[in-house]
Amino acid sequence: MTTPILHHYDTSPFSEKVRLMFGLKGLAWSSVVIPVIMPKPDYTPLTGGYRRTPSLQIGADVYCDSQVILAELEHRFPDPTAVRGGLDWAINLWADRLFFQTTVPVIFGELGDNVPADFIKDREALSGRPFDTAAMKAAEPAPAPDHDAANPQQLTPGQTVAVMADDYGRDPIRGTLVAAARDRTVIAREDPAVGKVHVHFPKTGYLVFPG
Ligand SMILES: N[C@@H](CCC(=O)N[C@@H](CS)C(=O)NCC(=O)O)C(=O)O
Repeated sequence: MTTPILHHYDTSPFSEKVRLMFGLKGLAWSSVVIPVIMPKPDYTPLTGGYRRTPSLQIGADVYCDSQVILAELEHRFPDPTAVRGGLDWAINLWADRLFFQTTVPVIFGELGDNVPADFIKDREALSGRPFDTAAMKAAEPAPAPDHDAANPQQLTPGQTVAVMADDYGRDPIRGTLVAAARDRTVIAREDPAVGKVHVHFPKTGYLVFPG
């Protein structure tokens, strides 16, 4: 059988999935390291213009996207099983999309000024959005829910409050009221270890005290 050729680069997490798959199945494979940013003149003719990483070549077949790569490897090399149906694919898709997107600002916010300018320019072109590592680092709380001005305690945003569980673990959590919303209480806190955060508690099971 023709040896699979992975077109990839070291720091690509989607490529790492495929490299792990090779390891799990004990497969021999060949490696072609491709550029991290455009242009990729030796790569895009193979894929028809697909620039993302990785792709897998087996003979005259080129598989673009780790989803179809894993499916093809599972199909061609079923033993030992690495990916079963259903839940495995659901988790795979969740990790590729939601989880991956969540990790990007965490990693690149941490790298900050060490991210090369040409990489930033490339990823802005790729996503069509600003790739602002300073903004990634300074994560802001999400927009607060609507404050319920008719809340029974007449609490108002900006006042200092303490929130505590009404059963156990009754340590008061102090902060500035952001919103006494219909379903939750939101307070703002600032701590040198974590920066500025909004902390959310459900209404049920938690007491709120002014001051
Ligand atoms: N859904 C694709 C996502 C691939 C992806 O986003 N790869 C990143 C690298 S890990 C990428 O293509 N970055 C731009 C590039 O390499 O040019 C897959 O599962 O393979």
